[in-house]
Amino acid sequence: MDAAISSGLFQDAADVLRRNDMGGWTRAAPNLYPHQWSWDAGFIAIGLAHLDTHRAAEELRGLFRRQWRNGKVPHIVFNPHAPPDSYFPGPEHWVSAGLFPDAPPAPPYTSALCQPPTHAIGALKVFETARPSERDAAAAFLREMYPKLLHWHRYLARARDPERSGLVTIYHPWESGTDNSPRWDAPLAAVEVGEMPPYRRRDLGHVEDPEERPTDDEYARYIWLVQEIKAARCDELKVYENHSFLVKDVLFSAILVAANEALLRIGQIVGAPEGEREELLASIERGRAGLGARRDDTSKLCLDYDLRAGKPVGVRTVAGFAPLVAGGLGEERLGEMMEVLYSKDFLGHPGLRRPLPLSASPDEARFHPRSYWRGPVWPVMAWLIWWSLLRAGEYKRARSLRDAALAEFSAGHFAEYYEPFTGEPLGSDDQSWTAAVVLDWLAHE
Ligand code: 9WN
Repeated sequence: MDAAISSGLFQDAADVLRRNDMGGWTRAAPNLYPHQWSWDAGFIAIGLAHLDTHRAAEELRGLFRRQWRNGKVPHIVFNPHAPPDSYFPGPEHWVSAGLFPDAPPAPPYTSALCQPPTHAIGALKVFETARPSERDAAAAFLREMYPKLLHWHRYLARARDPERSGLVTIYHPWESGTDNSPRWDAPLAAVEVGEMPPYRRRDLGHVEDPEERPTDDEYARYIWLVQEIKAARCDELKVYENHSFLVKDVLFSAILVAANEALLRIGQIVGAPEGEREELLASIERGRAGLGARRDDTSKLCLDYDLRAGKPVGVRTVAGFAPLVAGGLGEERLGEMMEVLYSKDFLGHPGLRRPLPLSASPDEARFHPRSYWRGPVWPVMAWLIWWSLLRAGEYKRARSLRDAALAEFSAGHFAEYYEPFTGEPLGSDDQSWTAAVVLDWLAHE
């Protein structure tokens, strides 16, 4: 990329993060998402690391101040100053502190769900990017974060994987981060919605075309699942026994493996005890083995597993590359993953504007190029695949992906997602994590 263009783009991306800075934490997007989201914060810290080490550290520190007593990091920390009806379901819907014994004191209130653990990856990046004069402060930040991150990863390993399968169980599509992905259609269709107080969606007011967002029927199930979790007072054992949606999410699990690797490195830097190092190594191994067991013979992708239905979820989406994200693949499985990644289902599709990973394969029945997680390209997913290619030693492929991503995402105001065949920016503008991954790509010349 031309140096002047790249420096202009760097400034524009930095400006998005500055405008979305709410004083020590970053809103996910200006209108649609006025609060702090958990896995967004991990990506945002990666972007901020290139601007300001201290501020990047604050992003994660602030989020972890709302960590629950059982180790869970909530999927949303609600901005107490956001207008009361700006997002649904807002803090009044969760009232987490009064209802759930493990929730931290409020305000600020939090949701009771969680999202993929990008945080250790972000924390390590903050340390690695720090200038020599900031190294001591960055190491102190790691010392402060290490026990909190370990507590979080242990919560996921224990409460969300009582079977010790190496795979994390999610209670809600919102926990996956890929909310409306066709991965959740079958498990969600099986959820029976009961009596609920009336509610009004806010998300539709922020996008022009309702086709870009989930349907009302899906939304009713989302809200019902929240009701069920509230009724169980978020008691993990109760939720695990009775909940209507229990799915082993392979992408979430793979991000946990990559995050455990980052935590292992953080543990080395801060001098963590040998026993913890072994525990993390065992989690990484168990995670990779769990993902290995979910390989689908036909598509060669890795599939989620619906615990309620007792069967895999046979849908081809970007989550199928979970083993690549988890890393440590042998030559054969890596080769197979590359074949599928560059096949017509993903980067090799002849109609694509640029070779970037689609959120779902165009051959899926409910593929839609404009609809939420059903086809469009997500910058953070492109970043995750790029980063995984780098870690797998696939440098040439990583480079082409980064070049395609920068060319595509430099048009449109750092959109939330992009139409794969035309490159049209969709969803929210000025999405913080889009700006953050662009900063990281630009810094990686
Ligand atoms: C629900 C903030 C979040 C992302 C998710 C994305 C979307 C929320 C929504 O926005 O989810 O959590 O209202 O649709 O799917 O990945 O963290 O950017």
